[in-house]
Amino acid sequence: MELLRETRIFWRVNSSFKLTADQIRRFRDEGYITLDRISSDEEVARLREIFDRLFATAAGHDKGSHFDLAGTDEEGRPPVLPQIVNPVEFAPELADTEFRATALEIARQLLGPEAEPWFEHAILKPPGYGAPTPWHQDEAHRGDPGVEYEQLSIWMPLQEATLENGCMEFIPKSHRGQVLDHRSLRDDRRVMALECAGDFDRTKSVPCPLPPGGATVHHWRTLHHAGANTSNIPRRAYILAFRGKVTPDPTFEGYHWNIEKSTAAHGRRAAWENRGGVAGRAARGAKGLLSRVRGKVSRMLRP
Ligand SMILES: O=C(O)CCC(=O)C(=O)O
Repeated sequence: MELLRETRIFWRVNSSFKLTADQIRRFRDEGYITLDRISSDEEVARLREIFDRLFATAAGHDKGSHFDLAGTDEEGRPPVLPQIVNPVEFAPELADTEFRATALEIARQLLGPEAEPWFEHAILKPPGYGAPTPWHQDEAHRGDPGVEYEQLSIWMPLQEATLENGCMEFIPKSHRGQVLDHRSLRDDRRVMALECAGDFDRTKSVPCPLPPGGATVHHWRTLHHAGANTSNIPRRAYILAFRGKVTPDPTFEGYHWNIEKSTAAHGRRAAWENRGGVAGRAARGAKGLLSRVRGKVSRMLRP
């Protein structure tokens, strides 16, 4: 077990999992690969139950972690593409899974030994009306100027993923080009999702249907999307994102399409961080410091 800084949770690493040389080459050449299995049927069934509970209770809504990726996310309107960022914060039982342990090993084999968990998300496409995820490159979402790194995502469906319910689709080799122009979906800065506004050949799209517990692994520059859910079952996906070695890059100043955004979830997050005013912020600061000191001491005392 390793305590990983970004998520502050213990991660097991499944170091016996080995990608084949062909899988590694295809990831580098094509920008994505598919895996038939990364988690057991039992684990997938357990994750499905946890996801259904988290989405039914809109876990993380007040903190701005639960929002509508493809809509304006106004109160009282059912989201068309609900997403929860870092669901493990709201369901600690997500911390110890085969999926997580194997995903970290895959990230290290593809990004190098410095690869670390960066964030994770849960996406639900409700049956019958779950919205399409627009064409985009994940790298266009980054909001951390001054540094350079590579990122990949490991996307696991918790039921079969098909063309009918919105499996992932990729443009092979698109990770070898630049980050194309993006804008907020429908050019509405209240919407969290980005859509690619640059030119690319959509006819090259390769759909990747998967069994439950399979996975796609994609580079953050690979163009991808997922269609609407026109089936009568929910389409749930659990996504773990990892980043490789971070180096300074003073030339990267951020993307204007992110700086211009003004979503309801950003507002909820700001209110959450400010809850209780000055006294609330000071109390949370002190609590955070205490828990970091406690963590350090318990690690020092561990045999
Ligand atoms: O699950 C989806 O619909 C899209 C996921 C996605 O875009 C991603 O994981 O980068």
